[in-house]
Amino acid sequence: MTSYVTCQTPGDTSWFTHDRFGMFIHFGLYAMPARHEWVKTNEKISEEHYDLYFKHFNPDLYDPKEWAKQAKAAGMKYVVMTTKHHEGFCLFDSKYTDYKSTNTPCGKDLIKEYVEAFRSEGLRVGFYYSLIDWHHPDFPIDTLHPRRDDADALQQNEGRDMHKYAEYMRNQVTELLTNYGKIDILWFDFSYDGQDGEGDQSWMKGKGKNDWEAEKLIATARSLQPDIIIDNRTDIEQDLWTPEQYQPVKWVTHPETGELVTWEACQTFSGSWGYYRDEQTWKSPEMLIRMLVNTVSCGGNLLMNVGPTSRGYLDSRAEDALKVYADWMKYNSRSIYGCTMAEPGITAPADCRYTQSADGSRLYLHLFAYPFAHLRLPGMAGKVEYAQFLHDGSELLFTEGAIDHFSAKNETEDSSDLILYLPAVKPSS
Ligand code: JFZ
Repeated sequence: MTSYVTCQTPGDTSWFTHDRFGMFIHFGLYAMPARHEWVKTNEKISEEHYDLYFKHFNPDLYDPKEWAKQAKAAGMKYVVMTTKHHEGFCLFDSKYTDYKSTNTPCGKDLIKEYVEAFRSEGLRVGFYYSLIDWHHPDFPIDTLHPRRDDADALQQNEGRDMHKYAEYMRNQVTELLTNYGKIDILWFDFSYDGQDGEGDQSWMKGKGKNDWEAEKLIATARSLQPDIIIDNRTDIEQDLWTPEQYQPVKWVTHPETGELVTWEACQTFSGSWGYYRDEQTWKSPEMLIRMLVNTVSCGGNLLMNVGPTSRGYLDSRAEDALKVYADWMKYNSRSIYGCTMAEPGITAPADCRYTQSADGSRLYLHLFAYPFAHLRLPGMAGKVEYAQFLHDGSELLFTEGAIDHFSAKNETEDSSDLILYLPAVKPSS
């Protein structure tokens, strides 16, 4: 039995740990310069120049129905999209700002269309909401994020009122969780440096829960959508741990209690989150599949990102990457949905991963490198009734203890091994 118990959290994570695979979408003005969603800070772009993106924002080919179809085909069961990223630009029609998509040539509430499109394809819907805001007049600039020189930051911060900004966030979260029906995930991003600076020094430190007034913010969210899954990036622990562009090699545990936690790796196809035209670091198909398998083999979820172009479509590289998942999930999704880390005592051989159905009845062996014809599975003797390839359901013969092969008789045998007989040449699926 693999009924792992993760620590109790306020939201409902039962569907989440079953579904395992979601789509992340980073869309905003930064799709226009097309060189990283942090471009404003990275290149110290002036407000005046950045305003050109606002003035010309017009995703005429914005078609979240098409994205939803591709996400569904890829086997993704939920989606999280940026409603506002660090640049502060809102993709929804907020009462509390003019810096929103409805005031650009686009003229639309993009979040409304997004929610409707994904919901009608049967995916659960989540909102990413940036705590950091490089545009809001009350958001104090830190010297760390974005990196500005200290004198500038000090001067620009005069008169900025973090309480007002915290209230703005509560107001917007209220809009987001009131106007779009049931929302399943709220993905806040992010706290940094953890500590809260005191008095005159506050501008030097990063920002954390006290700055966001995170307790109130979370209470606001929960009062509107009690079951919603909230991540931990407000600097207050909620439902979800979110290792970023990092693949855990074992189940993520709570740093203090050691309990197993609900976790979700977020990953990119190419490196940046926003559309980056010239990026040359797109991951290979093998790596995409391995990231998903590895994640579930460690008891986690994978949130895989796409960054639509400024005209609002997914470019061919992103579509091809989604197709990799679609082709694989068509035959192999049974080893992902409802699966988790293999039960204690079952350890995969080299270059392999196990995933196991939550009821323990099925164990899936994933081969990252195709082995020679005999594959030893340590400790598995006596535990397997029947073996088959997953892709075509064809039977795989096996033996226990000793290989039934005359050349192998001098090998050291371990009676607890199960030995699978694989075809010498990897079958194509
Ligand atoms: C943040 C954003 O800055 C980024 O643009 C993207 O939206 C991503 C999903 O989240 O990036 C982070 C946040 C936290 C860490 C690193 C990058 N971290 O804790 O190491």
